[in-house]
Parts: sequence; C-alpha cells; structure tokens
Amino acid sequence: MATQLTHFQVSNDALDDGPELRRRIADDGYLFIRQLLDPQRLGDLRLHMLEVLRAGGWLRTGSPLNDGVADVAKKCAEGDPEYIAVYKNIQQLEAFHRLPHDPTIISVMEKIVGETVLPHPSKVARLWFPQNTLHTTPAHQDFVHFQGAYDTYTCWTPVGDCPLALGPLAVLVGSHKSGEVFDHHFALGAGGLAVDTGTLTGTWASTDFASGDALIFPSRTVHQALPNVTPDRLRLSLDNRYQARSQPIAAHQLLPHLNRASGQTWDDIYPHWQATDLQYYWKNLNLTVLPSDTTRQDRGFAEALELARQGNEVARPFLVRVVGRDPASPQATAAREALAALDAWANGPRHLSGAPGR
Ligand SMILES: O=C(O)CCC(=O)C(=O)O
Ligand SMILES: [Fe+2]
Repeated sequence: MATQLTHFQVSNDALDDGPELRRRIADDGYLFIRQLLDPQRLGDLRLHMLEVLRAGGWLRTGSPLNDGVADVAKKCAEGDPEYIAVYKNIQQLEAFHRLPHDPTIISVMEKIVGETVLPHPSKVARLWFPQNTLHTTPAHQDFVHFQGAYDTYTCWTPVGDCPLALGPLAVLVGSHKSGEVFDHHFALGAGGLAVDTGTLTGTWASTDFASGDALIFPSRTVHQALPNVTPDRLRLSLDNRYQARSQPIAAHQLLPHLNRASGQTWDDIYPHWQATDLQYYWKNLNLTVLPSDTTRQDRGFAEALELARQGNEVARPFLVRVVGRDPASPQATAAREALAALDAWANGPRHLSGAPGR
C-alpha cells in the first residue's frame, strides 16, 4: 500500500440525486456516506454479535461486552476451523440478515443501479482479531469472489466505530476504470487472493468510520483492509452485495457465506429466526443464476502448494487451515505433502539438493 492515504470524499450531499451518485461512483470507484445506517440498529446488532463471540470464548473475561476486547490467545482468521465454529452462530442471527435490507440502503442502491435491487442472499460479517495483521485482507477486486454481474456493488460498514487503527477498508481511487479484472495471486487474508498493486497507479483512500457510515463500491474497484493495529480490539464489520434484479448472479451467492467450509445451509439458519419474510426471499424472483467459477481459487491453491514446496513460509498458515478444516479431503492431502516439504526446508535446507546457498 502506498504510504499516502487520502480521506474519502463524503457523498451525503448527493443522496437524493441518482445521476450524481452514479457520476461519482463512475469517476472515483466508490461512494462514502456518513450515517447511512441507524447507529442504534448497528449498536443492537453489535451486542448480539459480541454475545456470540463471548460464548465462543473470544472475549477477554471480565471486559465490558460492548468494548469487544479480544482474548488474543484465541486469535484465528477467516477459514480457520475455530473461526468457522463461531461464525456459524453469527450466521444464525436474524438481525444480521435483516440489516442489509434496510430501506435506506435499498433506496441508495436503487438509485445506483437504476432499477429494482436484489440484495444478495449470502450475507457477510468479518470478525478480525487484533495482533493478527498477517491476515489483513489483501488488495483485490470483489468480482473474483462474487462473480455474476460487473455491476454488483459492495456495501462495507463497520459494526461499531472503526477508526483507522482498527483497520477499516481502503479503496484505490479510480482503479475500476480500466474495466479489467486483474490477475490475482495467492495471499493470506480474507479471500486468499491478491492483486499486485505495484503495477497500479492511484491514490488509496479511507477514513475513520463511525458506526452507521457506509462505503459502497463496484466489483472492479481494488480495495483492501488496513491492518488492525489496536492491541486488543476486535474489528466487526459487514460487507454485503447488491445488484439489479435483472442481472445475473452467481450460484454461490444464493448460499450462506463460507458454506463450503462450514457445511451450513439455510435450513440450519432459519429455525433461529422469528420472522419468515426474509427466508428464501429470492426463490420466486425468477433470477438468472450463473454457475460459480472456482478457476482463480484453484489457481491460488496451486500457488500456495508451490510456494511451500519451494520453501517459502508464506502459505503455511493457509495450508495448515486446509488440513484442519477437512483432513480427509484431497486438498488436505496435497496440503500435508506441501507442508512436509516446507518442514524439510525449515529443518535442514542444506541436506536438500537445489537448496538455496548451494
Ligand atoms: O472487511 C474486510 O477486511 C474485507 C472486506 C472486503 O474485501 C469487501 O468488503 O469486499
Ligand atoms: Fe472485497
């Protein structure tokens, strides 16, 4: 990331002006809106989420719930089995699925896409530990993960205040403009794929977020998280996706987030809810559903294996995670072999032919 970080332009003045919102997002690749969401509603969701984290043992014993003070001994990252175990309980929260349907967000999204909007059924929370900056979300374009239509928009919002030190999202201003989906390569952090920002020009922008502030960007804007450099605070956030209902959506966006790792289905989630109006709300909408494409994810996995075989430590936490998640899977077998090769390098590269320094 460039050392220079500018502050977002605030777009509250244009909230009622669809053409102006579209012009700004087309120019800059993002919209930043202060207090789009009711902080009280987010505050309630925050407490529900923190209760789940406390039950999962993630919070420091005796600390005030709302402070979100982590027990750093429990730190884990998205995709780790310990993370998935707690995340499944977040996914069961009805308020977590309801908030992204808030009329104020829908109304802004409708102005941006110019027609009836579809909030993606897959709803996403991020629960980022402090002292875990190796796993900060790397620079990427959302299209590689969410696919479907290019005109899919992410709305990122912290659940609670998120000053720069807690690691909010940053965007590379104007990076959507080439229209390209850039090459992505294996990296740690959410999504596991990063774009090489060395080849991109532009200015990074972010800001201190207050609870209720929202960042909206289209699927080809390059963005990343800033590191959570607080000593002990968890960063909680939501990132949900929206598109015109008439546009195609990828099949995996109709399933619970991280279901491939968690095995969680909607039928596991819905029994915990009071209301039924948002259950399977997309079923009768006659959507165009595209098959999911895992080519980039498969290539990232192959790169991680290759890095380990070459003695590069960077992929170790990822490969350990793959083994821990489903030890009987073919991916776990490949990951175990690559980890054995990595251990051989670590324990005595001098004894291996072709080792560095020979
Ligand atoms: O919150 C994060 O760290 C990642 C979020 C992200 O990449 C997104 O909202 O698209
Ligand atoms: Fe993203």
